[in-house]
Amino acid sequence: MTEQEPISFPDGFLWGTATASFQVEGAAHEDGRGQSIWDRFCREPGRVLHGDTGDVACDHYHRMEADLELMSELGLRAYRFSIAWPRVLPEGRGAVNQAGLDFYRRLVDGLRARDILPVATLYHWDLPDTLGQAGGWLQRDTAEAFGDYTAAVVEALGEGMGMWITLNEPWCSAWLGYAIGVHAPGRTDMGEALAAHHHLLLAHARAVAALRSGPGNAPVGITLNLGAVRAASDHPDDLAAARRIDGNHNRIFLDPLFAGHYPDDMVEWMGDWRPGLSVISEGDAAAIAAPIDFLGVNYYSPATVAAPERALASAAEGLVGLAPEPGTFGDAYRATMLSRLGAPTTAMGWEIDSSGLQELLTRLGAEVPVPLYVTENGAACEDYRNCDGEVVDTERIDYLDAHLRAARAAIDAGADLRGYFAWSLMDNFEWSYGYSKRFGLVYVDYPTGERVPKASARWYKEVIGRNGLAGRS
Ligand code: IFM
Repeated sequence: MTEQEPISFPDGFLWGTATASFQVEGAAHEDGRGQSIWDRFCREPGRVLHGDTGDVACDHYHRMEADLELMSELGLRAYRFSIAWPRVLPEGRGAVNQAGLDFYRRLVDGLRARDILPVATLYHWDLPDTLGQAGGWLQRDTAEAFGDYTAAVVEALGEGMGMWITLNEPWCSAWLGYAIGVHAPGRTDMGEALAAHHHLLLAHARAVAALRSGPGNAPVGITLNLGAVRAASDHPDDLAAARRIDGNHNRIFLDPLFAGHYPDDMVEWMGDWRPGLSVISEGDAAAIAAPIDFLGVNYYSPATVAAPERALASAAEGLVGLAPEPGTFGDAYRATMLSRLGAPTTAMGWEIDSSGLQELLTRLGAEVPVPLYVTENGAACEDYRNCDGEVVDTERIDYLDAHLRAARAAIDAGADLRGYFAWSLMDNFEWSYGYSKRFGLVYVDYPTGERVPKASARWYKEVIGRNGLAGRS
């Protein structure tokens, strides 16, 4: 490894970790919580590895006080969590479940008491199943219901909230959920994905309006999993394929949120995927473009893209990928995702390349008119407890160190980056991978629920303490 200089971050840089309700809370059937689309999805054969569910997860619902103590011991300055819509409104709309709101009130107060900024995401994929059964994000009404849910939440939690995030990674809700089918509700229809996409942005708009008129004055933003999208070569077909994936991952969000319209080339490309575009109504564009205060960015790995017919040619450059199956997302976009042969990867198989984060943040710094936060970044590793009971996750420390250096480089290049949240505070339910992937700074022993801070947790505490990174050799 080459010598790395110590670096520091701007004063007031916000250091946190993130989790999400379905991934950590458990208590799926307690205190009036309703069923979510993920509870249903987990029970469909073959959807989630080993048939794992969120019933118990990390049991955070019952262990919240101890988890707050853990956060305090780690020196966190902020904690990003999500609110489970079905815990607040078990049927998605109508009667509020006070016990659900009380849980989050205790969480917010517990964070404040420890001087940790509460950062709440209103939707991290656990849609109430009643709404899912009525058509989920294919229905405009779901966006309206999200506005009402947000109004109930801000009324109860607005005082004391540090930051609001409307949606987490709506790309996953729309495209993994409705086009690729690996997330709930498991649909595979491009037109549906497009309709879901628009309704999610509309839901964001309704939530922004509700948050602006509720109590408290916490900044309001949205979190997107934007891509550092690279063409496999300078060949015009590869460049065009990369441009389409950039359109689907990035511009299809950034343009409506910050410029008030969908990108023209995407509208043309997606034109056949009915009923997708027909769900847009007058007034939607202006509502979606209502000003927000910050943009949350989740980054894990870059994407290298070739035109399908050029995938073989890319192999000569050490890039490999399979031409997409007819009828799939890649086929619809005429794009093949490539992996670099021999490149280091995380336990998810995702290529490790911190330069993608630098590239993405630098681009956003130039294109987006609001401050940025990295609201998720981290690595799944093959963690295990050694004979001393410790978890020495050097690979995760290397990953985080490299990505923080990339973030600092983006700041130097002009990006207004205000904070960083490591994913995740603790190991948790990794969606269709169940409990097989560990992203936490804290190890969770699932049979007992015991929390064991990993070496990376101690390392992160030092990073926070010095507001920067030590030199490395
Ligand atoms: O665990 C997920 C999280 O819920 C959303 N962003 C990506 C993480 C890792 O896959």
